[in-house]
Amino acid sequence: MFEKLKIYFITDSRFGKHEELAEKVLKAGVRAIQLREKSMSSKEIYEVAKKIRKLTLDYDALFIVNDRLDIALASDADGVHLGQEDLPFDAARDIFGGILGVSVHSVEEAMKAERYADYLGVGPVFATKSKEDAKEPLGIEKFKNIVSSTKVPVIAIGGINHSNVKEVLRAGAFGVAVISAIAMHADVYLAARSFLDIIQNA
Ligand code: TZP
Ligand code: MG
Repeated sequence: MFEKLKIYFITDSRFGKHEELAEKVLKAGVRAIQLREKSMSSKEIYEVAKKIRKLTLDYDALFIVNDRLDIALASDADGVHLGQEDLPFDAARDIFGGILGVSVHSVEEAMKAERYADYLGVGPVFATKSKEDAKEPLGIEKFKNIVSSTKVPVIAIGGINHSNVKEVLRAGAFGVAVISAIAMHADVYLAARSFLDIIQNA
């Protein structure tokens, strides 16, 4: 299961329709998709979630919903990804047996989340324009400190691209979560393909 999270694509409706972006990266070989949607109504998110659930099942890929445990449950997603301001991860763990990912930005947050989380999303590692309220980039050294503080697999996020992905993996990331380096690329399929090539050869 976790192997699929080595390259974890996050859909973003600023760069295209969620389901179209998802289908392109699934065709390229990506096997984990997160639906991240900050603007649509719950009903709309649910409709999109059902489409991505179907696509991910067709490709034997993981489907994880950002922020919303209700949508994850209703769409039969494999997991939910929660930030520090979302439904608290201990409360989510009580009622959800699927994959639970938690965003952390410090060793302290990692220590609190690791008893509950199946993976930790750590970042932003580098500067990013994809998250409006992004915290200060950690940089590689702080990122390494967080990785070495926990036994839970760490997924690096924030400003990960084809040029820095190897550095992040060398720093101890289990996998990488990516929005813009794939979604903003002129050829989304090829951008996803070449991430897979780099990661497979790392
Ligand atoms: N959380 C921390 S950074 C980030 C999120 C959702 C955005 C990542 O997007 P990009 O375009 O890969 O930097
Ligand atoms: Mg969130």
